[in-house]
Amino acid sequence: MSGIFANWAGFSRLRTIAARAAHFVARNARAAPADACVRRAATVCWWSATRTGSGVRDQASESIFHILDRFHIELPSWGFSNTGTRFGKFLQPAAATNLAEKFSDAGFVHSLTGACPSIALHVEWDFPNGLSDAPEAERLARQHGVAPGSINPNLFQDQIYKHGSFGNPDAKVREAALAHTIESIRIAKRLASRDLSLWFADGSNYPGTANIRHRRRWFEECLRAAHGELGSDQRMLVEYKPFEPAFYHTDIADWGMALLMARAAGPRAKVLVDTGHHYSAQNIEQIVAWLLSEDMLGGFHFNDRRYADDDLTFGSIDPYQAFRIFHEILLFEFERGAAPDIAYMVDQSHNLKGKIEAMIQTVATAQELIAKAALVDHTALAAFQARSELVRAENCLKDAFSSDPRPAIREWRRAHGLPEDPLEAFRESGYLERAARERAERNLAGAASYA
Ligand SMILES: [Mn+2]
Repeated sequence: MSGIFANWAGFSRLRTIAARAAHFVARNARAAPADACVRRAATVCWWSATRTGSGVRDQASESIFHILDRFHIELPSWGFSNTGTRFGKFLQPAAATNLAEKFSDAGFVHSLTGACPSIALHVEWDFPNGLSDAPEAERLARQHGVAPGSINPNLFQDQIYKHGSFGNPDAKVREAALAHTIESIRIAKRLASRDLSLWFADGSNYPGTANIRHRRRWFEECLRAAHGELGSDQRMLVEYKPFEPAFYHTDIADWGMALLMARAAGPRAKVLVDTGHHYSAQNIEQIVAWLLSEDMLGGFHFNDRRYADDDLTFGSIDPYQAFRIFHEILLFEFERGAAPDIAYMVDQSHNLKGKIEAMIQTVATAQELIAKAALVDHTALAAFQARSELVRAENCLKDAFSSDPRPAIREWRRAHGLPEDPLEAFRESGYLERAARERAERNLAGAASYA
């Protein structure tokens, strides 16, 4: 592992130089936009050039290098341990059994992908002793080359939260929830983590059992109080979800409610979009576009869904939707001339797929989809939209989505001293077998029936 890290560190300077060069090229391209046809022809030329191995890199490749250089995805600590469905767990012998192993797994994924420099931490599961566990997390971060990322309080597992946390009618429970949130903010400060990431299970199962407006007010009071504890460089991310575990009403059920809550909390509160937290057929990219235009999009939890909050691999069910989300972000960036400040995070717990393997697949998929989005010709698109040339406008997206960015992504990995195929490199590394040998006993000891 240390060898890979040394290699990675050695290429970081090269990466900076490449990023600056790419930025320069992109800026000039924006200053003097080429005719759409010329640019499309250039794209085709580049793919031919790559295939013939002439080493010529043109606009398409530069766009992909530019986006990959700055596209980082945070991995969730809980995605490496044995979690399950509500019906049970299928235990994996190599799953992480403690914080050190979670850091190790996340660090290994980062060493193979070069795209995951931080790990999201969950206070209840990763800091059982609260703030006093923070120095150990700091030490592990240094050891494994992956920084502590967003800090996630747990406001749903304790018995006191049976009827809610910030929305609980009992003021004592609301106080306890707020105290836990403030403790989480202290942990974040100690670890120099910027984002406090909040998801609430609060809601009710039956009509008439909860006062929806009172609960909203209690939520706002608690969020405002928590916001007051944030450091000047910290943010609060408010996540929404339409249903589950509550099946009649959820206190923060959609992006509009999350937006109002974030605004009520204070200026450093933003909305977090979990791609799995929407009703079927909801237009997520429109939500993204609206939040961008309000400067209220703080971050993402990536995963995919077919029915509900299925926690499937990002892009596995509907890659075009993920592409369209990235497109709205990059279009916004093109129009504004600066990238929005968005935390990209994975929120997936795999019960069947190998956990590390699934994370690497997720990261590679996200890179492919944002690379495709980076190939959309924004100048041409704007012209087609202005003239209502519908098919041409739509094809700007379809052409980019149909392109294959994988050769350029492999080239980007080579240029950064990373394995061209991180999944294959993982399988050949022996990491999984070693982890299984070391952890199997602890994993099996942790097996328990669901009921
Ligand atoms: Mn989430």
